[in-house]
Amino acid sequence: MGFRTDFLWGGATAANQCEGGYNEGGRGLANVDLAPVGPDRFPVITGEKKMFAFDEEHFYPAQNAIDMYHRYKEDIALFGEMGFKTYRLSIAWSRIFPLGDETEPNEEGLKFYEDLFKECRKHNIEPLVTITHFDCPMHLVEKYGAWRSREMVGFYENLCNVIFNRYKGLVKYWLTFNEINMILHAPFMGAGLYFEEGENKEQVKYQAAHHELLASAIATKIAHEVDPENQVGCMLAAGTNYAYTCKPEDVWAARKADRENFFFIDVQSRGEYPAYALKELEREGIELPIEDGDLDLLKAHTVDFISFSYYSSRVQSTDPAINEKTAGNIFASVKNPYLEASEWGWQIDPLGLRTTMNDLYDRYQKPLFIVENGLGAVDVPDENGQVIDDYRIDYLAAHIQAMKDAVELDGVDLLGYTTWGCIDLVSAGTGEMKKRYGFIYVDRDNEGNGTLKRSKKKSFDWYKKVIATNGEDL
Ligand code: P53
Repeated sequence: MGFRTDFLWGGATAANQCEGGYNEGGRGLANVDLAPVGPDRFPVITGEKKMFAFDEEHFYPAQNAIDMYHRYKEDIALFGEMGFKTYRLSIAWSRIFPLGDETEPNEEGLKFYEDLFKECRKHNIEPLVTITHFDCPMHLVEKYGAWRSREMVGFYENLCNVIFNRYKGLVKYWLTFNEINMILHAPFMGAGLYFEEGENKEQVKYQAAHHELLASAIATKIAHEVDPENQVGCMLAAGTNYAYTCKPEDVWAARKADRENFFFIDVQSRGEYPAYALKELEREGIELPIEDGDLDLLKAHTVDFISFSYYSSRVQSTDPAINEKTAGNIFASVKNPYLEASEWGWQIDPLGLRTTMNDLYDRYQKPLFIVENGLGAVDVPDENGQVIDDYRIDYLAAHIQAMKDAVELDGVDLLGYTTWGCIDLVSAGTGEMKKRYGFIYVDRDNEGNGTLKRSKKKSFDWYKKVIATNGEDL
């Protein structure tokens, strides 16, 4: 009973939110570098406001982030001390191909990740690598319009060829696109998309989606060819939608909202565009730019496992009077009156994780991997300089219990669990440092002040114990 004996406990980060060193080692500029902290962030990440160069008025937190580019040895040692079996990180595309359309990769960038993976192995940590976590070289955005263009598939294929060959034997677990459904919600951050006046945004998004789905299938093909040991996963921003009432229209609205997300995974896992989506796109006048051979590739190269992030469930209502929304503006949803929320308005629902796991396992019947979950909170060090984050421990313990129920009581096959932001890092949604998720505190504030010193929070020893007991002692 309980979790598998080889259960992959660990934590997760993304390059642009922790590395910094944005102009070092030959790295090129990426879309995610240009998302400032403050009120302009939302229009920038949604593609409504063009930000193609740094300006004086804004602060760009990704430029230096928590400086993991220079401090990864210290950080990985701390992960090792907690007993991590895996560490999920992402590769910054523009370190490997600074412009994105070169034929030869940048050796300095390749070497950086090679050293980092070796450092993980030294601590018996299995790297879990997201190939793209919201990043896209700016040159590809400016020259090709990023994922709206079919040429992106070839550039991504080059990237995959290079990294799969170079890191063969060092990395076995790969995720093709972080939260692939983010194309729909934050298109500039998710896929480098911005919009021209008057253009049909939905057309651009689904066109980009087809290109990413195709690129994901090709990546899966190459990964398996290069090394049959490779395991490739898709990655969904998950969270089941509840109907606000049992009114059939509300139930239908919740079903539709779930399908908007399942759409991507249906293709990546089952290898086919689902009927409901084809009909809906046809009604909306949206054309998928499918070329000869595309559908065969999608069908032949489906993923090995389903990974997802889970922070909260969501609620749908068709009643205009039920209009109180949760604060999270990227995935705004009707407020659930039965749930508490984080300081950022993200509602807390551990049972929703069990429900989400069951929904995904019933639908795809492939192993699951929870690659993000956690509580973003304001942490204040006490008089001894330590953060006593019992609220985070409570959140994580309740979610781990729910996932244990899904495994023990429902029979879900779960490969592992990596908490989001295992070390404090820059928030994707807000650009703040103040929204912290880590077991490790980093001394840095929203304006970029601080020593960057790392220190253990109370949750550090708690998670160490959870891992040591394979989730028995929460
Ligand atoms: P932050 C919104 C809703 C669900 C997941 O988010 C999201 C977002 C983006 O805000 O993104 C994932 O930092 C993402 C991470 C991100 C994390 O959730 O806004 O994969 O990059 O940091 C948490 O609190």
